Amino acid sequence: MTYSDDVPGRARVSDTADLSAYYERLAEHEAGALWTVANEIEPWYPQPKSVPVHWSYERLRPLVLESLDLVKADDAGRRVVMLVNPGRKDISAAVGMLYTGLQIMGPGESMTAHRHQAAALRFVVEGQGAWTIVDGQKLKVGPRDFAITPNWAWHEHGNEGDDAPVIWQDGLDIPLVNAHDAGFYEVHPDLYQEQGKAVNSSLLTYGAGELRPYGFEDGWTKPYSPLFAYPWDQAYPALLNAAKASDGSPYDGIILEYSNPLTGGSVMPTMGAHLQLLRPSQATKAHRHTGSVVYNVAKGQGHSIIAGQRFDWREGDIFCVPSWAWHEHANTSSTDDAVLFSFNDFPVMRSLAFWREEAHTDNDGHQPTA
Ligand code: GTQ
Repeated sequence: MTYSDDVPGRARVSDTADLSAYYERLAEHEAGALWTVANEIEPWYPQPKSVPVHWSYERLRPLVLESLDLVKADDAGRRVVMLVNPGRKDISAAVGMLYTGLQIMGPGESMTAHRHQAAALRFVVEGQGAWTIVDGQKLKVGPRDFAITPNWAWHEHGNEGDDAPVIWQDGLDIPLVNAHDAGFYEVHPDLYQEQGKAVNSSLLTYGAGELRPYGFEDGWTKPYSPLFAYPWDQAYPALLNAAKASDGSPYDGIILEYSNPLTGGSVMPTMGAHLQLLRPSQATKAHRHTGSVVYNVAKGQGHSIIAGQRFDWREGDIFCVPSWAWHEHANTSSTDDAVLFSFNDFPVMRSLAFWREEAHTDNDGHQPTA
């Protein structure tokens, strides 16, 4: 398939002095001629402004630690170093309509409660003692645990460890919310929430997979998962078990979705999350799809080829795949598995009927690299 715009059905009007004058007169009336922008606003296929980016944890970590002394938690609201796509600085996005950042909390520190239209998720990178109170429910989270803060839920965080900071990765749909002019924000009237429930109560109630509450905890009608935390101690063994029984996906290896236990669907309506295992020396085949993905290397080392460009990664690194970019992953260790955490906007793509997916068929399923 070639994509020439010099064909019937595409806009191909040449500029003339008369037309330029006409465009100026239209502009005076807050109007314009579609054919001057038609090919740009209706591309043949997605043209993301976001580019593939790799953020090295080793290089970012000292800068994140530096912020502890530079700003007080109370003044910053949240002390976060955000990761910004060079093509999306205008909207503070990491990729597509997704925001991400590394949040740091010193020992004994806590942040005040607030809520916002944007939904949030956390993946803990390092440090013991992190907690978050979501809708009155205190969740304790450790390294590689995943937790959600659904939209408009009150939340506040802290670190009750006494010697080391906690660093976790935040993922939010802030750019998506703003693209729809739907942002709201509220500071909690008391600054702190009452903890009405047992610590980790959603995990205690909904954390046993297919075993669900029967005749109590009824009537969960919210559009997000009633389970707010997904510990690594359950997720990683689940990956290892699946690897004993299945070859997994040719594009992603053994990949599991963190899901809403009541529906089997994504954890929240705007963002989904996965955990995937690449066996020693495994190299996946390339595919592409609509929707953007932010990865965090939970374990191991390897590389990904994204839009023909190779990015080497290791534990703690973050990288992104823009919509419709070819991508494939490889574990470069011949002895240890590699595990990638990721979050995405697939629920948006699917609910709006934007989802498309394609396998790379040439070159034995792999991209040519430069
Ligand atoms: O924890 O609520 O990294 O509102 C950016 C915006 C975290 C949060 C961020 C937020 C939050």
